[in-house]
Amino acid sequence: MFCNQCEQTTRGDVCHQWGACGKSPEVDALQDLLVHCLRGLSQVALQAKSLGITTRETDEFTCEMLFSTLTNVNFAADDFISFVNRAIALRESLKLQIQATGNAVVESAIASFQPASSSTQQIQQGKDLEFEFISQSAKNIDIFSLKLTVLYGLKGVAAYAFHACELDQHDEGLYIFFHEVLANLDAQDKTLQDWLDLALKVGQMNLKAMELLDAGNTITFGHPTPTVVQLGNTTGKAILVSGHDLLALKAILEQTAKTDIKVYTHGELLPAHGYPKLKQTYPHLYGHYGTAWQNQTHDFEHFPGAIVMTTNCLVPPHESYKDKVFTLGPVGYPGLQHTSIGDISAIINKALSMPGFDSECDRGTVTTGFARNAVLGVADTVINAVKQGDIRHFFLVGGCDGAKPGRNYYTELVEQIPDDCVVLTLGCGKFRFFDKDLGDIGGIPRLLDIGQCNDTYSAIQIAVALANAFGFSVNQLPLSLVLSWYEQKAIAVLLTLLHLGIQNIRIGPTLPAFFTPNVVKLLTEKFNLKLITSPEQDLAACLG
Ligand code: SF4
Ligand code: SF3
Repeated sequence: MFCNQCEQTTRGDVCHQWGACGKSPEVDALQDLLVHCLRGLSQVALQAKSLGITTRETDEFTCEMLFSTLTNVNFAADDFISFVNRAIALRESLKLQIQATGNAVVESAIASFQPASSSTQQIQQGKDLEFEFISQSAKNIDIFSLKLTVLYGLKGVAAYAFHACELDQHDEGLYIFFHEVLANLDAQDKTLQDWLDLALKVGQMNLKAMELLDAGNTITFGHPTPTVVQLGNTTGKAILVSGHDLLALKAILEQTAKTDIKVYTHGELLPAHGYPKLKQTYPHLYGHYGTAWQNQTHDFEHFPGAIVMTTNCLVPPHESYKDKVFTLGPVGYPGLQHTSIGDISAIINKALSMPGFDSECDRGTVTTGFARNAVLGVADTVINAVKQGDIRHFFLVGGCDGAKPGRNYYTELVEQIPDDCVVLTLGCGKFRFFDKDLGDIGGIPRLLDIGQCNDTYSAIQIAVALANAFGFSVNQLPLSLVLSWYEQKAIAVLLTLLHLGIQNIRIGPTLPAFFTPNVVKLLTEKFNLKLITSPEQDLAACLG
């Protein structure tokens, strides 16, 4: 196998025998086969679109399928075999619709590719395709590096676009972009600069996807407001919901409203508490349990109720708690029960059959909900505090958490940030410091949780509004971005920030393994992108 799409990749290089995330070589091969089939489907979808044929099902399917290949989403070979078959069925259906218009289908090897009939042969096909993709691309490793950046970034965009689709937010230009990138991923006539431009275009389209998702979230659930969240538990039956999917959480809350079950969030669903239409409508949304994804084997083991994974990051579950974990949407794992948000009775029954919490536990509180509307609502106070010198600097410390050593940097950095600075955060990286009491500056909390990783959109809006108020560019603001990355959504977000021309971003704990030294040099020269060093050194540099 060959997979280097995440930060956890073996020895910081590539997973070639077994995924450090738990992905098997067979699933890796089937994921590559799926991407190959999506590329053929995209070629046909583009022709269909040019003839005015509706391709919405294919558009949404493409997003969901790319999402299913993200790190820690789906580990089930059977799922990928059925995804491959569905990709081919959709492709053939579009071909028939094209022919019905009196046009001939523009065929190519990839658009007429046939997956083998047995799973063993499909796995071999996936391995062969992977080998071919690498062999062709290895002719120029810097181009290969940027091609992987484009593909991995696109997977991240697909995750956000999938959530936006669920909330009925669509953009035809975004779907065309997905298909164009996939259809032309093998292009041999592009220069290094072309691939860099395309990577930045992925960032631009990710901004669109995050904007759609922001619209979907705020229209459906209201604008987040600062909300105090319990970290402990109350007595009684319980369901724990993890991942990023607010709509799935809403469906679970709705269907448990008439039971005595309390619903807890986990991981990236912490910011759900800030959405008024969730918190106020469903008082049984009790609190938040556990921390970031990599600690879930401990958290899930001890949770006395049913657990639902709505998206990444699923860690291969221990046998001891497998029977209480359910998956939704693109998530899958052999032996875990997959269900749909339309009917969660299996989850409810599991929760009712389990003991639940037998006593209350007070673990304190945190506050979330400092998204763009809430922060910009007090923009005058913030601007005055900056003008009067009460706020010296802003730090955006956000992104992913992860299992590998070196991430204490983010905890230590936040601990050492001086008292006259404000820390904005988002993504699951916040769990390194989310429960620290950093106090406030004239009533403005020093630690502001903007939301999930996709709420980078909100962070960008805040930065742009502040920059406009001061008559600066975002790069001139007293703002430093210190990011942590793990999976492909973080790559999409990084590309968005680079597309916006943001300079001096610090990223860690390591640089992506798929960046060659020349690509790193290019990004350093153009954007002054830097690897984190030590909290002391980086703080000194940021505060200059
Ligand atoms: Fe390795 Fe990450 Fe790929 Fe998993 S997703 S196989 S850990 S590079
Ligand atoms: Fe975290 Fe998986 Fe990236 Fe949404 S939940 S930020 S790692």
